Amino acid sequence: MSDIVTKPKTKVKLQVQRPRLHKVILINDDFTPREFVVAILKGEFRMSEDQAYQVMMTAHRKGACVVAVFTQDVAETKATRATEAGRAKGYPLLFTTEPEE
Ligand code: NFA
Repeated sequence: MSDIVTKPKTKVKLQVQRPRLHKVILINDDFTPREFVVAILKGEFRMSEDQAYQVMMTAHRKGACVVAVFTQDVAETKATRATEAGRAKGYPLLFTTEPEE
């Protein structure tokens, strides 16, 4: 009698999920000068003058505006750096992050 030995059939599911992206959000305040916000958006987020002005004005009018989306660590690093740049000048400028739906 020959015993047939079979290998267990294990199906390997390849995981190829993309990392969830996180939004960087600019929060309006009453004190940070408009030109300073525009300069930060251009410097930290590589925006053109026009893009930066539109994002700044949207936050100014609506209270907040999505600046861009990145992987979590890049979003958090940029939000922290941009917030720090305002703090260094004594401004309450705030950038936050949140996961994209
Ligand atoms: N509201 C600020 C002002 O009128 C400008 C501003 C816009 C600040 C967006 C922060 C974010 N000087």
